[in-house]
Amino acid sequence: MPTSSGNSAGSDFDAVVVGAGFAGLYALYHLRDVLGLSVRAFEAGDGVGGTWYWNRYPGARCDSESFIYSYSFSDELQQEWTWSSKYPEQPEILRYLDHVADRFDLRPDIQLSTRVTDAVFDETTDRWQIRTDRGDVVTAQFFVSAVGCLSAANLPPIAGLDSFEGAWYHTGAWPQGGVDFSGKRVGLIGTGSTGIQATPVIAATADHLTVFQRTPNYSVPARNFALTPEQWADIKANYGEIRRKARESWGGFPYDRSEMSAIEVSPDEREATYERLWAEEGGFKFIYGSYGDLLSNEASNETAAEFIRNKIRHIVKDPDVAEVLVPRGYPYGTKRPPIDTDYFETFNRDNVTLVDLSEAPITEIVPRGLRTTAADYDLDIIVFATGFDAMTGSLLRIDVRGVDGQSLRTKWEAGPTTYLGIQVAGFPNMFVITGPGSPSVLTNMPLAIEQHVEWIGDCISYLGAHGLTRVEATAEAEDAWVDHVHDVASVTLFPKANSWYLGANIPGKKRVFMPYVGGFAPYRERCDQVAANDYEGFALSRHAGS
Ligand code: N01
Repeated sequence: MPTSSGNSAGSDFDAVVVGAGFAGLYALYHLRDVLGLSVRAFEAGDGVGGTWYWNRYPGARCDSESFIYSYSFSDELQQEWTWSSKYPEQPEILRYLDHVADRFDLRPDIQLSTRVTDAVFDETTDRWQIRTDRGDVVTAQFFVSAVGCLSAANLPPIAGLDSFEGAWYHTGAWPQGGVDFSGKRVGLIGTGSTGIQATPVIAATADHLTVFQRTPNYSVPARNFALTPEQWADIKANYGEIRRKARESWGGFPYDRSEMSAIEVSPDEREATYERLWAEEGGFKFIYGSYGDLLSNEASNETAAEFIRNKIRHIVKDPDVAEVLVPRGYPYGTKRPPIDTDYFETFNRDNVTLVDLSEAPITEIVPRGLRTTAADYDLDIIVFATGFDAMTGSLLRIDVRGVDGQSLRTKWEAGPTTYLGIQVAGFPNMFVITGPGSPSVLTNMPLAIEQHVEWIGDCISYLGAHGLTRVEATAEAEDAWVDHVHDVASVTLFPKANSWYLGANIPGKKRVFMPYVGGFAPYRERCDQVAANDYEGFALSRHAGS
C-alpha cells in the first residue's frame, strides 16, 4: 500500500520515475497529484524534456502535428498553449515541456543531472532499491521506467575516431550552445529522420556538406506552415473530437484513412490521392491517411514507393545523384518514414555532395576526415546522425535486477520480452512506459504515453484498494504476448527492412521486431480488458509483513 503522500523528501518513496521527458513528467504528475503518492523522478539531463532536451541538432522539429503531439490530460493546458506552426522546432517543444513542469509544479520532485545506475528488487519488502551516479540510494514500491524509446545514442564503432583532428557530434547529444558550421567542411553520416531534417539546415550555413548515405530513404515533404489564430480557434474548439479520433485510430493520428486497398482503386484515382497528400497535406498523412494496406500488401506498398521514387527523380536535377537517393529493396514505411523540408532539393546545391556508402563503405576515420573504400574526404566537423539503440538500450543502461537477482540484460539477451509492453515477468512492481511489445514508436508518442501512465495509475490504485503490495506479469502471459506481438508483425511488411524496429542498426543486437503493430485502438482495448478482468495475466499478492 502507498504509505505517504505527495512529498518526495527523504529516501523512501511510493514510486521512483526514471526520466523527465514526455513520459516522466506525466508519470510524476499522475502518480503524485492524481493518486497522491510520494514520487521522486531522476533525470540525467540538466533540464527536463528528455528527447527534446538532448536532440538540439539543426533542423530538429517534430514530425507529428503540434496539436496532437502534445498532452491531452489537461484541457486547461491544451486550451492555454498555442503552437506557432504545424511542426514546431525543438526549442518550442522544450519550452512547452518546461511550461508543463512549471504549471504542474513538478520540479521539486525531479532530481536533475542524475543518472539511475542500478535498480534491485528486494523480495523481503516487495520494494525496489535504486542507486544513482550521484550516490543516492532510495527505495520505492514501484519502479517506473520513463527512459524513452530513442535515448541511447548509437555511435557506430568506426575505427580512428580518436585520431580525428576536427570536431564531432552525435545529433542525440547536441551541444547546448549549438555548433557554428560557417566556413566548415561538414560530413554527415546517416539519412534517417534526423539526418534528413539536419541536411538542408547544415547545408545552408556550411562551406561544404558531404552526406554519407548507407541506405536511401523514402521521405515525404512536411508542408509545414504557421498556424493562424483562426486555425487555432478551430483546433481548440474541436480538441475533444481530435483526441477521440486519434485514440480510436491505428496509429494515434486523427486522420481519415480509406480502408480500401491501394490496388483496388484505379491508377488515376490513386495517383491523384498520392499527389494531393504529397503536394497539399504532407507529413504522415501520406502513409496514415491514404490506403489501409500499404504496410501489409507488397503490391499496394509498391504503388506508394514508386510514386516517391519518381518524385525524387523529378526533384533532383543530376540523374546519377537522384538514382543514389532512390530507395529500393525494402518497402515504404517499414523503416520509420521520415518527413522533410527541402531534403531532396538540397542535393541540387553546389556545396552538397552525396556519398553512396552502399558502393564504398566507411573504413575508418583519419585525422583529416573520413575514409571509404573508394576515397578520402577532408572534413572539419563530423555529424553522426546514426540513431539509437532503440527501445531497449536506454533501459538496459541501468543494471536492473528482479526476483532472485535476475538481470534484465540477461533476460533480454535474445530480445525483449514483456506482457503488454508494460511489465516483465520476474520484475514485480516495475512498469515500463511505452516498452517493447507496445505500440509506442509506431504511434503518436504522447498519446501512447498517456495511455500507459493512466493504465499504470489504475493498476496501482487497484492494488491499494485491495490491500495488495505486488503486481507481476506471469511467465505464461508474457510468453503469449510475445508470441502475439511476433505473429501480428509477421503478417506485415515491417520485417522486410533492416530497421531499428528490429534492432538491425546495432551490430550484434538480436533481431526481434520490438513494437506492437496491432494498432493503438485494439491495443488500448486489450489493456482495458486486462484491467477489467482483475489484471488477468498478472500475479497480484500482499506482502506478509504489510
Ligand atoms: O536514426 P535512424 P535517426 N555507417 O536509426 C545510418 C525518431 N525521430 O536519429 O539505414 C553509416 O533512423 C543508418 O543507415 P541504415 C524517429 O522515430 C523523431 O535518424 O542503417 N551509416 C541511417 O541512415 C526516427 O526513426 C523525430 O543503413 C550508418 C542513420 O544512420 C528515430 O528517431 C525526428 C551507420 C540512422 O537512422 C531515429 O532517427 C528525428 C554506419 N555505421 C528522429 N550506422 C521527430 O520528429 C547507422 N547509419 C519526433
